[in-house]
Amino acid sequence: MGRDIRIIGMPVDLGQSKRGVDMGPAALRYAGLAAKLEGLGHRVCDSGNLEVAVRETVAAEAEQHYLPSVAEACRLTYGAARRAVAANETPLFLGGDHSLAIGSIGGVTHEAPRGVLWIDAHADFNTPETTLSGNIHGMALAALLGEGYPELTAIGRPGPLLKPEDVVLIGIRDLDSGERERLRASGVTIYTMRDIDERGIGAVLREALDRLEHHDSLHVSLDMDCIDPQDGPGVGTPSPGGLTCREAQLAMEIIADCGCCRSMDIVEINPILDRHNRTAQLAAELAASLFGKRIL
Ligand code: EXY
Ligand code: MN
Ligand code: MN
Ligand code: MN
Repeated sequence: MGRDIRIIGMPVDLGQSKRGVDMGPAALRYAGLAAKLEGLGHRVCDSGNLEVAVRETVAAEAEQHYLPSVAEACRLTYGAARRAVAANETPLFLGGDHSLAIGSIGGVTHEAPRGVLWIDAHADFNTPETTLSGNIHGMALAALLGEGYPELTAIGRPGPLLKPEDVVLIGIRDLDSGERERLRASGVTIYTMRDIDERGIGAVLREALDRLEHHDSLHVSLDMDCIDPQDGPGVGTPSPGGLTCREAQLAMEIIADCGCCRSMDIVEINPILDRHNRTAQLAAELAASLFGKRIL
């Protein structure tokens, strides 16, 4: 039966350094995201885009890697997420870079915890001390777990916004040295591309859902660089050897079958680096699969 889906654009690009990801929400709209979801019987309301500073207007923040403006974007996103959940809607956040997840996941867990499936080539687990790039999108998960810039670890409410046992990473294949040891010790469940190669995406997803069965609500944070760059070239941090379209589709359908997904991010789509909007089109298809589309 249809649900009330709230589309919320958050075109933040300040968490990374390549231009274009701020056009991710438009690319997803051009890919017909809302129509695909309405075609499945859902009621879709598109709130447009939340405000975020344009890079040129905050040049003075560059040496801080735009921390003040990224924190403000996360605060706005947190509020929108919290309101959508309070209205019993399913918020669908369109990025923008992955730093928005600090706000989206923070807001959807304001009233009650959720399990998080973080599907990504990267762990986004750097801190200011371990980062090699300084880019805040590579620190988003660490911030949610209470590590990193104080401006980012207190968005919306005091204390860590997630517990490690509530997080499962899927598709990991590109880690910085400073992330590896901390990740192993963190308590977060991690399925690398090696696990997927050896066991298959189906077995990995089923086990991932088992790990999160103590939650009746899940959030899917889909970073489109989880996809192999041959199938999804339009991302700012591509990493070879990713998920095929079919593996990603199967992952979405298995999550949908559990009936617990209550919110989603789609992030890191960069139309300037894409080919004929194909990465956004794939992302829209994946969202449709997550919200009920089936082949037969
Ligand atoms: N680990 C690298 C960094 O911290 O800069 C790359 C991070 C990419 C982050 C994208 C959102 O997944
Ligand atoms: Mn990411
Ligand atoms: Mn990534
Ligand atoms: Mn720096």
